[in-house]
Amino acid sequence: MNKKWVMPKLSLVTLAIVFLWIKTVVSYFASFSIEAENMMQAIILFINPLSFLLIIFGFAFFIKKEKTRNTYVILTSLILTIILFSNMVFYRFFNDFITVPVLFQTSNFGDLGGSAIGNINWWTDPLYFLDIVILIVLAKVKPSFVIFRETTKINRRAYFLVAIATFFFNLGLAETERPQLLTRTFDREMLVKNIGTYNYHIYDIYLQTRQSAQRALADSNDLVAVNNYIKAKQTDPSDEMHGIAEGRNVIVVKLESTQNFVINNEMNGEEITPFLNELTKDEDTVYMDNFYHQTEQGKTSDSEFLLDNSLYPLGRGAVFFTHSGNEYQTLTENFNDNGYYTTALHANNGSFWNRNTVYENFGYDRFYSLPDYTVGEGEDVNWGMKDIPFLQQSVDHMKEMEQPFFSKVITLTNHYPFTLDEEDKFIGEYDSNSRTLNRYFQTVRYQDEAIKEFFASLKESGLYENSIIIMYGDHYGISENHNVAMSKYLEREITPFESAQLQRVPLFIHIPDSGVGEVNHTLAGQIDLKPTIENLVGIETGNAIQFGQDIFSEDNDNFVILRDGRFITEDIVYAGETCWDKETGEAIDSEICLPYMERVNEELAYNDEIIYGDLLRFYDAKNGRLKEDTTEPVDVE
Ligand code: GP9
Ligand code: MN
Repeated sequence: MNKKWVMPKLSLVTLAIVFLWIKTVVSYFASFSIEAENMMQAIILFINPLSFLLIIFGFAFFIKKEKTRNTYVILTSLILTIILFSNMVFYRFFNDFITVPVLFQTSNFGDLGGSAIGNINWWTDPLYFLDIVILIVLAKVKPSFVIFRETTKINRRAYFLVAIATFFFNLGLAETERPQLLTRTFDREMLVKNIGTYNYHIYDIYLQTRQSAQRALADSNDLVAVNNYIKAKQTDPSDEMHGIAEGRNVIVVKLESTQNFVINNEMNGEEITPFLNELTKDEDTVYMDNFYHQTEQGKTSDSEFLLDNSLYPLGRGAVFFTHSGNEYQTLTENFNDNGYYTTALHANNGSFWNRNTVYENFGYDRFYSLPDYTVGEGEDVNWGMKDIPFLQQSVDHMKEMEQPFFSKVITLTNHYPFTLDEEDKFIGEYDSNSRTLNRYFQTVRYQDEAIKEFFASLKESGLYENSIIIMYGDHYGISENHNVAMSKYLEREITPFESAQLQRVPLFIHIPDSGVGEVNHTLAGQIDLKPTIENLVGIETGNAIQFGQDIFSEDNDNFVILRDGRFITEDIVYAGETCWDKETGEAIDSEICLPYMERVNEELAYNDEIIYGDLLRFYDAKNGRLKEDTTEPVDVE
């Protein structure tokens, strides 16, 4: 056989591919907590980086000059390693993969950068770059076992045929393993698991392009199906709770990174949230213990988006950045229309999460941001102003506001990396392999103290009696990267079922002198905040296009969809691509989850259509009709 017909086994290209292939597969297990549940998944995981690597490195075969070819191989290796490495660091912090829109959230980079660098392991991480050094040395030294010569046309063809076949083989296996792979694009873990991290990025770029075009192509007809769906699931709000806080100031406190598992719980025999625990027994407080966050990559800003719009945030990127200029029908605007003075208070730069722009669009009369606060000596920790002085000064601002007002107050101290000054540590650290979890209890405890003082200041200011205070956790503080420590603390294994249950965040609705206090187990999510608040203060939701329901409604459908496609009903939980029995926590036949999955896909798809198409610009929520055509109600098919 002519030697030229044989693929060179040890060309620099082959070596680069093998190195990156091994490295990527190792990273799946070592850095991303991607696991194979069966043999098929293990095979898919093993082969999924290959097709992309074969193709991208294959271009080297078209380069005639040896030096340029080597440079191409080394540079490609370097760039791919940087992409892989960035994803690893991002994953350690967010338990998620990078998407294109995340790269454009530049005004957040200052604060996030610090958190990201904290996630680099300076001892072992440089090993990920070792192969690049080896490739450079080989290209320089040119040892005899490495082949540097050019490839023939026929070899190139054979090579690309193999590469493309590998790609389709991978896709075929993935589609069999995960039938809805390319429709459930919001489940990034599943995408990466099946098509590999590099193909995932290509697919993400494709999604980005497609979604950018969606606004231009949208028209008012797109609203018909969306609105029909929404009308069909609409429920009547509760009569009993209607207008119970009418005319009062509405104070919504967004509790940073606060998960529900800390409530009525102890750490080393000490209460973590003594004040909030008291509230769970208070006669004027409704405490919801089955309330889920529904945020994704936009974290805090997603929770704010949910509050104001009763729409889901996006599966990719932060809607505060990607669709800040859309037409929305917000809770804030509804308050404005009903004579409230509307404000947001948060002691951080106004540009973080693009809040300046978004708040203006959402209709807030005033945003009190960092320049509106005096951060005294020792009042600064971690990401910014400490919650205690922040909340105190926020009450001072409220005293000056026209009443009734609607104020959204955003705390910050209980934020990763959960650091505190010594004098603010009211309890000790936990003892586990996660320093993050160990410290978390302390910052939650500090936040609890801040809330206690906030209530006291409100009482002192005279605002308390005529206000309603709603407090909710924005998203998880402890990601799945800390499962070992969490399982030590909770004394049970953290299965995907448990992880889903850990997405519960506390919701407190405190209405002074109302006597409506109870622990309420209704299944609900942040998407339900808007209609619930509107009903409590007795303002009309009208014909708003929204997915939430009043939590207290008798017809509540008790169904919660998380933004990554997990869902919770009264009996089952769908998580980790498995159906779980809620009572036993055991995996059950996945057939049981199937019909719900369809509803989840449908609801999230309608939601995304609204946002990507900017559909609300065609709709008049006041009369429920299309804007251009004032004669036809939108729900007429
Ligand atoms: C920043 C604060 C934290 O202003 O709201 O944002 P997060 O990182 O939690 O999304
Ligand atoms: Mn947050």
